[in-house]
Amino acid sequence: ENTTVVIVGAGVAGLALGNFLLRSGIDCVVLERRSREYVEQRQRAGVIDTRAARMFREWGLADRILGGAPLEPVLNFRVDGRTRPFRYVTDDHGDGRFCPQQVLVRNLIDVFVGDGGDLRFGAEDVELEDISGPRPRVRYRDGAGVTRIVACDFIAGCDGDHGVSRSSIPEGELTRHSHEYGYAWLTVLAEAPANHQSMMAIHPRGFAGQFARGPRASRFYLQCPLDSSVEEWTDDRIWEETEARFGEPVGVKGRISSKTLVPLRSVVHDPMSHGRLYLLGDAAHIVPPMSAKGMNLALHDADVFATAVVKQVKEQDAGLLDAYSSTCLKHVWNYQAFAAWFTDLMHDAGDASYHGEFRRRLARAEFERLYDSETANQLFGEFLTGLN
Ligand code: RFL
Repeated sequence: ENTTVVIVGAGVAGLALGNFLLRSGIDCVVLERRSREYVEQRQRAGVIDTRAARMFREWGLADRILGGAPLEPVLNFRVDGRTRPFRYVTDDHGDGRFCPQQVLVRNLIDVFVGDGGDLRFGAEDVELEDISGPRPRVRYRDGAGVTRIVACDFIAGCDGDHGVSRSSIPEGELTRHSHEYGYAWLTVLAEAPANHQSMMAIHPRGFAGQFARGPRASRFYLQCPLDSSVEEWTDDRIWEETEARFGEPVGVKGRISSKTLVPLRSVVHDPMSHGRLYLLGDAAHIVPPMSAKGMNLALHDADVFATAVVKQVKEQDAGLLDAYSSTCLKHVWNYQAFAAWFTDLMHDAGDASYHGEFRRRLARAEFERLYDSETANQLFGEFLTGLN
């Protein structure tokens, strides 16, 4: 088999890229290890920032792809048990969306498949071959156990941090830059409607967050030590700790359907390509979830890569493809800087046990500046909307 681009992974990066290429009349095949049901149920992020929403509009896909509700330009902080709503100034005009990641993924799949896109679920044992040569190949086993080989011009590695794409690049070719924040988040999904799109507590016991996931569910986050285990977190303890940090009762303590521990870290792989393999999204970089930028960075990469491939295929101009890694990394580092700043600020301002009382007071001063300075407010807003 032959195609122009093989896309490995049907997450937000792979599916957005597939749709952009399909609309541009460029052949592609998307290979996904999991089933359609699994991918459509996977719950994660919840914010499509203004930049990402406008990007879908520019590709002519906004009407069919963007779900959810307009993002409110308000962050509801609870500081030591008191409500401190923060409204940021923005020229968003209602573009940003509060949309669960699986709703976006479902829409991306519907549109891609509906428009005749080639999306193959249950692709096992994906292997990349000859990625530095002129015509790389991707080998996999399909649902019936038959080995298939697809030859292509380019491979888009959109298979996340644990995928096969990045590990196909020879040792020593990429540099991994990383930072560990020193704590984890317990992330909990519960059948508990939220009063606000977001609520974030700064408290001496540590950070807590509640983010609406549709009208009936919320994701809760609790800062905890890295050596914490899920077993230690009984449902009762989760509610107790959440209420202590928010300083008010949780309205509905519904059924908890999942609990996971996520260590907070930042990772960047440089460069984001090797030969004819290009890395997109989590395969190339991880941001801490506090920033709500992981999905948005993945969408940015898809935008840049699709534009570059179109230029190459339609005009035989490799300029944008050659610049792919440096274009994306400039954007990635800017948002890593924001993510690190916001993550430190929110955690240092509450729990002094990690960095001490001095850092706690600095963080509180920075937090207050967001309310006192229009300039600080505006800069924060630019990052939240993805428009910096
Ligand atoms: P995805 O979405 O993980 O998709 C990768 C796809 O590749 C498939 N795959 C393979 N396919 C074939 N062969 C293989 N060998 C394969 N290995 C893997 C996988 O099954 C999957 O379908 O990566 P992508 O597209 O780069 O998108 C990145 C985003 O999903 C990620 O950055 C965000 O979910 C991060 N994130 C958040 N981002 C935000 O912008 N805002 C948030 O509020 C937010 N909350 C979160 C998050 C991530 C979380 N996790 C996963 C720890 C909350 C959580 C709990």
